[in-house]
Amino acid sequence: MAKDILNGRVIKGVTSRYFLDTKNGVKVASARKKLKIFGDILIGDLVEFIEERGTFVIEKVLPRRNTLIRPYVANVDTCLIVIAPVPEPDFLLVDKVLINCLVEGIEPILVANKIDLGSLKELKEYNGILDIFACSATDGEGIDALVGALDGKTVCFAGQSAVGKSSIINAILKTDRLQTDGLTKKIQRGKHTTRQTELLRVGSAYLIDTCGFSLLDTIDLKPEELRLYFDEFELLQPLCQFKACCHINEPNCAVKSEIGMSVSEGRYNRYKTIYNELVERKNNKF
Ligand SMILES: Nc1nc2c(ncn2[C@@H]2O[C@H](COP(=O)(O)OP(=O)(O)OP(=O)(O)O)[C@@H](O)[C@H]2O)c(=O)[nH]1
Ligand SMILES: [Mg+2]
Ligand SMILES: [Zn+2]
Repeated sequence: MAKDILNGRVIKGVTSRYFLDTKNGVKVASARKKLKIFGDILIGDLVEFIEERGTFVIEKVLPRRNTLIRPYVANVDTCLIVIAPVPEPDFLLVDKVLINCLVEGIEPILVANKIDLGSLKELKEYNGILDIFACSATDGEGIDALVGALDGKTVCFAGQSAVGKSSIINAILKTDRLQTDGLTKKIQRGKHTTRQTELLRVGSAYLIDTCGFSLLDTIDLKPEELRLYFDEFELLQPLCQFKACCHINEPNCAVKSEIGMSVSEGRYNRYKTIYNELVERKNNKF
């Protein structure tokens, strides 16, 4: 008799046991040997599994919508890019993560945490470019509004160590389940407290904590493709003298003439930095 095919989502892996979220609660399963050989079950995967002699066995991984590396997770809808007044934000990394989200078809959201400690003037550079939420994980301000934007989504958190990613998740889950830690006193940098990857269910959303900013920080684009991922350039592009203007050294560039107006200087400078990095990488390939 054919066995019933059951459906689940991999929320955690411990050695060769996978924790599956299913409509009947969390089940622990192993995987068919052929799946293990390729090591190809990722946190976030949607899988089919069966019950066999009282144990659960994953039979098949369903096609992935996308795959992130560092941490390795599949089927992510939204990425929260978290910044805070301390540690001092690195907006070049923010922009790199934002570009990669757009490349991967992941919705980016900028979250300014620790608003109890002050505000960030650079936030206005991102008005109209992506959704922005301000919150404080310690006093709970802005957390409900953020939760409202995450309904039904699989959400990963990116951001420098110690910006408060785990703290925000704890505030959302109303627990202190995830370990958090302060800045090392001397150097105002985080300590990379979070290390394990796990999907945490809250209502109809799944949250994925990550460690640091390693997620999505290298860009794999041709230099001339980069401009497509700076939304504020889009309307100006047809006004540049050259149709294929990359807004670097070309004459009569509408983007450059808008710097300080609809194009922020910070964003433009970071565009140039990333553009030059991509040119350098391309040259090194040959
Ligand atoms: N004042 C203030 N402190 C906060 C806030 N959110 C987090 N913190 C503190 O910031 C420190 C770092 O928080 P974590 O949540 O561990 O930061 P993280 O981003 O998860 O760091 P990693 O796991 O290392 O990547 C902790 O001491 C928190 O208590 C906030 O909204 N306001
Ligand atoms: Mg953490
Ligand atoms: Zn131009």
